[in-house]
Amino acid sequence: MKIQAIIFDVDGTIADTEEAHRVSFNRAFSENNLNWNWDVPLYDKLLKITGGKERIKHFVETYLLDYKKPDEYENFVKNLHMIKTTHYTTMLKKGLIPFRPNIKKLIVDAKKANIRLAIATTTSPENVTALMEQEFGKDYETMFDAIGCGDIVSKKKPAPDIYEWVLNKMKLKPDNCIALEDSENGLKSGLAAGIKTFITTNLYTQQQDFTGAAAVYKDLSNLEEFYRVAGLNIRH
Ligand code: XBP
Ligand code: MG
Repeated sequence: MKIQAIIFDVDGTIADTEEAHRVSFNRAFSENNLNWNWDVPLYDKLLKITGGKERIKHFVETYLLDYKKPDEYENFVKNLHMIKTTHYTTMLKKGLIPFRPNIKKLIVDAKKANIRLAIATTTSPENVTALMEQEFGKDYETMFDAIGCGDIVSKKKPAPDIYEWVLNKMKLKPDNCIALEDSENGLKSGLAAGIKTFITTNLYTQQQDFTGAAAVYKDLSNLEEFYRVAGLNIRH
């Protein structure tokens, strides 16, 4: 089946962002006089929950059993997450988080080969904009036929909803697309939507279970190999 579109996950796939997310969460906590500190081993566990707001709630409900939730708990979490997002987008706008190897080349070359592009991510829309504008400028959205992110679907990865939203927006069948992901949650989401899913791992995800992936790479340094395995007709 001819591949008509590539659907990109964001965090961990387009760029290695999770350490910046982790630091941003911790800055938001300390700014709100919360003595919460997500170190790397704890964040590795918390990453099993996708979505920053959902992750904060999971942390409170799993690790802070005697914590007295403030009134308006939902608003408290939303506000905390908004502060975290401001810290994160500030880091992105300083150009502190580069794209992973060959991701920009893949996007540009696929576009030139008339392959349609989309984004399917759990992260917040502000984060997508701040990251993509770094590499493609203010008009980056024109390169993507669909940008599925954040709360646009209620059920986040590993549920298939965000990929189904993108397929629906692009009016494409799963067989005509491939997905590029970094995590077990992302893989499960893509597979559940019926999409052939490729993995590039990172420090947070390299030990995860990628059963069902079309291929697992450390990164896309060997773009020619990826094009061959993925059946992408792109001149290298
Ligand atoms: C990764 C996530 C996100 C980020 C944090 O998204 O699960 O929650 O960790 O971003 P993906 P937010 O791999 O699907 O791009 O705090 O904005 O959720
Ligand atoms: Mg990811």
